[in-house]
Amino acid sequence: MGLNIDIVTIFPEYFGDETSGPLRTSLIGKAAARGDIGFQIHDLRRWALDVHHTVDDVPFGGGPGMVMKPDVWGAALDEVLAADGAVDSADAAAGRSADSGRLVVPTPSGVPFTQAVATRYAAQSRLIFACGRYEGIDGRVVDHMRQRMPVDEISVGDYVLAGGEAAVLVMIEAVGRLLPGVLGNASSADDDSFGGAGGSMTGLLEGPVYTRPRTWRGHEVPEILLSGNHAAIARWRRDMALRRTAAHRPDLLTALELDARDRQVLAAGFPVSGKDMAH
Ligand code: 6GU
Repeated sequence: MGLNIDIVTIFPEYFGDETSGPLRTSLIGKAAARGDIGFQIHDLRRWALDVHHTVDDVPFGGGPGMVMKPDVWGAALDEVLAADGAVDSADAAAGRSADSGRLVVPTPSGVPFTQAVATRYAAQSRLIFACGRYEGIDGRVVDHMRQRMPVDEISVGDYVLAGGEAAVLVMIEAVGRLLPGVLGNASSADDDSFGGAGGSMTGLLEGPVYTRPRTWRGHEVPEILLSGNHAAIARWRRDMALRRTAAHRPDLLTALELDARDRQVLAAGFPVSGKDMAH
C-alpha cells in the first residue's frame, strides 16, 4: 500500500525537508501527509569515506569532466536497498515491508520518460532514484545493479540538465498525481494531454480551456462552449485537440486512428485557438 520513494543525491537540500519544499507542496505534499507516498532522501556523501567526502574521479580514457565513483554508489545502494522501504502506518501495523522495487537512474542518455512509464511507476511499491551529477555514474554500477533488481535509465527530454535532481522531481510529480486518491477530479487524468485509456482525447494534446468572464480584453469565449450541447462540445474539443496536435506535435498524429471527420478537420488548416505559445 502506498509508494515508497528513496532518493540518493549529493544535494539532499534540493528536495526540502519534512515540512517544506517540493515534496511537501500541493498534491504530492497532501499525498505524503496522508501516507499514500513516502520519501527518504539520502546524502550520497555519507558513503564517501575519505576526509574530503569525494564522490567523483577523473574518467578513464581521458576527456572532460568527472565521473561518479562506483565504490561510493555501491555502498550507498547496498545500504538503501537493505533497509526496508519506508512503510506507511497501515503497512507497519500489518507487518508489511516494501519489496526491493526498481532502481531509476536519471540520465540524458536514458529511455524517454512518458505517461506510460509514469503509470507503471504509480503501480510500484518502491522506487529508488540514483541522481548522477558531473559526466555521470561509473557504468559498472548500473551493470551490477541490473543483476540484482530491475533498473531503468530514464531521460525526461532531449536537453541536458546538470544533474538528475530536477528530472526526479518531474517524475515524482507525474507519478504522484496518478496515485489513487491524489487527483482531485479522477476523470481529469483521462482528459489530459497524453492521458487516459481509451477516452476520446487519448493520444492528443489538449486544446485551450476557458473560464469567466465571457469577454476578456475583447476576446470572446468560443460560443459552442456556452451552448449546453454536450455532444457538440465534445466534438469541438476533439477538433481543437487535433489541430493543436498537428501544429505542435505532428509526430503524435501517426499513432492515432483518424476518422473521416478528423481528417476533414486537419485538412482545413492549422489555426490553434488560444494563440500559439512559441514565437
Ligand atoms: Cl534524467 N538527467 C540529466 N542530467 N539530464 C537530462 C535528463 C536527466 N533528462 C534529460 N536531460
